[in-house]
Amino acid sequence: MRTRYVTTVELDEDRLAKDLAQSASFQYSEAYSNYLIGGPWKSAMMWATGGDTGTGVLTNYAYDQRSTFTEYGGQLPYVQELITNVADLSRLQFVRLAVFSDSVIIPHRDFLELSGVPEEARSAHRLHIPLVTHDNCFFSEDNVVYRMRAGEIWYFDASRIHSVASLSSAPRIHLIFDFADRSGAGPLVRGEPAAAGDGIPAGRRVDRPPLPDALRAGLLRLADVLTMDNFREIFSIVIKTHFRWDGGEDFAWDTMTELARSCEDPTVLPHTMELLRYYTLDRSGSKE
Ligand code: YCP
Ligand code: CO
Repeated sequence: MRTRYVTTVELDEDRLAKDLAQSASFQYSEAYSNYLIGGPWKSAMMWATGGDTGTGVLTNYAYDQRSTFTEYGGQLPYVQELITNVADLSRLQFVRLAVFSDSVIIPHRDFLELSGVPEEARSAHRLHIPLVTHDNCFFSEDNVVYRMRAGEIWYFDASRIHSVASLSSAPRIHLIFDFADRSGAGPLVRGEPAAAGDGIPAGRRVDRPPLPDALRAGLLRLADVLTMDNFREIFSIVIKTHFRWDGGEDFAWDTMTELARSCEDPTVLPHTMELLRYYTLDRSGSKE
């Protein structure tokens, strides 16, 4: 399913605030934080196969059981109502409340690690609803940078390479829905308007100026300082640059690869190639 804006729900800010206050007591999972450079990626399971709050690691749930609200989901009446109103529950596998700030997410594909899960049970379609966001939160898909606004429902093509930035200390809080790839009675979003949008609307895209040559040259000089010790900091600079300037297709991974090739430390290039494989191709090997 291609990434596209579907529709907007009017968020009830008072009821949302009550749920978010309640969520402060959750013990969030920090699974998948290795995708971030900056803070942790915190998630709390709202709805899951077997109703298990679990560890947040999607390969560790009982895929042979029906999905229901978890104990955490049960504590958030407004979030429960949103989930029930929005999604076709018969195909809904997981809903997570996901929180992070001050970070970038390494360009990656999702669902690669689910290859061991039976196909009819495997999550294959994703939906985002931002609950709390701000102007310095960005997504990118291929070379398109865009924003989702609070209350918007988006199909999200997690099988394409995507990156995320939250360039502020204010938390960004999303509901993330995963659906099994089964045919069902209607669309995954209940009551989805027939004339729902196509792709990422122009009004959500962020026009970035072309990356100036001098800035590109300056970035490439980071090869002079790149080592294993500062790999993640330099990758973060490269990813942040991608969100502010248009450096072309595959800018982040290509720039890191180029830096890795020309830096002094011979271990950086194989490390970069290993990460590229892990995040974009095949997650069966080492867990960075
Ligand atoms: C995302 N993908 O793209 C998530 C974040 C890692 C997996 C954590 O939002
Ligand atoms: Co992702």
